[in-house]
Amino acid sequence: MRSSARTTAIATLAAAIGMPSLLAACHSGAPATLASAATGANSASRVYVPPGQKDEFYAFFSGGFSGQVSVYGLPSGRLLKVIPVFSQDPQEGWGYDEETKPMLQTSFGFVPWDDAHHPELSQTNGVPNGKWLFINGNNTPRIARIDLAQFKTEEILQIPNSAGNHSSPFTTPDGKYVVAGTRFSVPVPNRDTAIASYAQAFKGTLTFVRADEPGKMAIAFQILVPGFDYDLGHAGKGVSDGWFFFTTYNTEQAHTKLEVNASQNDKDFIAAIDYRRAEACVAAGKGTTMPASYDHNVIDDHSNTAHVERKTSVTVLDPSRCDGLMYFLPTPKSPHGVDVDPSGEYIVGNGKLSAVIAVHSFTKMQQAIASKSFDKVVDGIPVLKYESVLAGEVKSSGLGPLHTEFDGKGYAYTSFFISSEIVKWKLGTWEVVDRTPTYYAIGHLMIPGGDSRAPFGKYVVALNKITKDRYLPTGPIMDQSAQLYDISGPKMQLLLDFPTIGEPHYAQALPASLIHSVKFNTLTDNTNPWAAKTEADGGISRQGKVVHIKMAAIRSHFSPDNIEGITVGDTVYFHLTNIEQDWDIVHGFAVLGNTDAAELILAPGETRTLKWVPRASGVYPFYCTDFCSALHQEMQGYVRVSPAGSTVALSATIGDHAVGGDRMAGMHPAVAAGAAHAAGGHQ
Ligand code: K7E
Ligand code: CUA
Repeated sequence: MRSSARTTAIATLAAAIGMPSLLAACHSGAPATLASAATGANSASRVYVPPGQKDEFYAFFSGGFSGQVSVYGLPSGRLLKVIPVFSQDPQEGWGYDEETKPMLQTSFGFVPWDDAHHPELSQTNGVPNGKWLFINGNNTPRIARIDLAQFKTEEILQIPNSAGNHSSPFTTPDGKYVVAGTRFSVPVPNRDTAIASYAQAFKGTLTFVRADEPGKMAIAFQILVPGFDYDLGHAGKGVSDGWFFFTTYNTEQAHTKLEVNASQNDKDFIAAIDYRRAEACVAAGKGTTMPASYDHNVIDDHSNTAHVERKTSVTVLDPSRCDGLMYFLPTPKSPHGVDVDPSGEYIVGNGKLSAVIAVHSFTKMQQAIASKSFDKVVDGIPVLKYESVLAGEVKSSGLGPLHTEFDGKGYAYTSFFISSEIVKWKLGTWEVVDRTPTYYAIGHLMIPGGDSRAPFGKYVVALNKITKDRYLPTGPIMDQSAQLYDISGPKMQLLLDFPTIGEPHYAQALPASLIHSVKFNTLTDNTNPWAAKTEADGGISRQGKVVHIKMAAIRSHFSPDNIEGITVGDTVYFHLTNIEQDWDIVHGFAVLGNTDAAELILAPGETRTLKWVPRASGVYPFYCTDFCSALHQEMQGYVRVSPAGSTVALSATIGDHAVGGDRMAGMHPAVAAGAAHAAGGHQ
């Protein structure tokens, strides 16, 4: 193919299925009017959640290049919360305060950002259980676990020998593993290598991560696979339980101009992995231990402090040493999503340059393996014959299929990026029964529980790349958006548009009733060594050029509230504890001119630490950033900073009482010795 091969191919496909000017049409404003006419008062009442009432579903949207997760109510489309995950977040101080900074540590150093694509709810027996949400970091390969009792990121595991953690973190139905397949193949282990030696020297890895115990995510094994791009994955379920499926593209093994050079093959592959076989081979000692360097970061619930554990090795399994581990299913054409229907029988390949959706049969796959119905063998991995695994093709169904979800009633819904639509089709007969436009350029779509064994159904959400013409223009960057469709009847019906934060690659949703408790930590549970559990617990201590200030926050003051004796050249740590025990009282903390962190925001009972390096002498106010009470504006204090070498004594004012130096015994043991402290009345 020539340089414009893909565009030409798309145009040819468009003509073939009677959709002229598709590329233009999907971004034009014309259909919007039609859509407006199709919705109306009836739709409004179906998304209306009266004030004081709650949404039926919680939906978790990936933030794409925002690196975070946002939580929306459905059907209202109301944004409830942004959960910081991979990116520093000033609103919560995430990745800025001393307690959470370690969460963003990697073997590359501190990485304050990522590109998050796939939220994945934890499952029991193939159904979301409301415990945790996993999400991938695509750019610096990582998987995060968010605790849904607190809507808080508690654990991040880095993935070594990976370079673009895109096919991740899809779960097995029993919740034992989440996976991480590398989008970009690289030398394994990564080392100085000529890029032109790609086909010989570059490898992919498919990583299985134990994920069934909080705080203990760990790589069970990595399967070393040919140097393709591993795009997406899904576990088998029901009849196909124990298998995992990954899409590949660039089976051409091109390393330049992939747009053309990786679009040559008529079919790429879905890789089918028998992961119980992998477990058996590893147990039989067929894996090898490879040196690797990657971080496992966990927040301790009681001290609210993250710790980094550097890991140094990983178990790698070569398929050539493990018969029956892996097969390739030919699939047209640069497939993107691979989706398994609720029964587990059908494996849907969404060939993004294809006009048909190829659906494979797990039963036929088993038969083809048994009868050795192989086309060829690639790098020792049998390629099954397309015809012998194919269940059916969904034809004339649109252009650019990306992702498919299921309603649990025998229907599948596929997103088509190029023709910008959702197509509903019937499992088994492969007939298209409905189609509806999206505005515009849909990526993933999402049905609550739509990739599980028992979809909750009711709605499908389109996650769109462009919002042109749907909102007031906000500048040259066209933001992304979501659209909600009712799927309870035979025809999809557009109910609602709502904007999203970042590119909402994918989302998952579950009934609100499955989110059980909202946890908060009591002060007695707080094991942070810097916690000030009472106002009188506050204090100040110096260790050379480092000054620690232990401070309690309570309506509506800090204790201590005036600090003197800091000098230019000092590094100051403010350790703040919110000693409130009413679950909804939050305090914040910020200090003038701080170049080292954002604010702190403190849940009741919680301790957080802000680093501050004053650069010039003067008096610096600090204040509470959260409007916590009628006297919130009075919740303030001062730090006096003197020139280097000043003899101003270190002092802090604590409440109404003068307190002596012995109170420093309450300080962290590491700094108690030699600490100076003075106090006087205030208020
Ligand atoms: Cu299709 Cu990263 Cu899942 Cu976006 S990916 S669309
Ligand atoms: Cu505490 Cu405002």
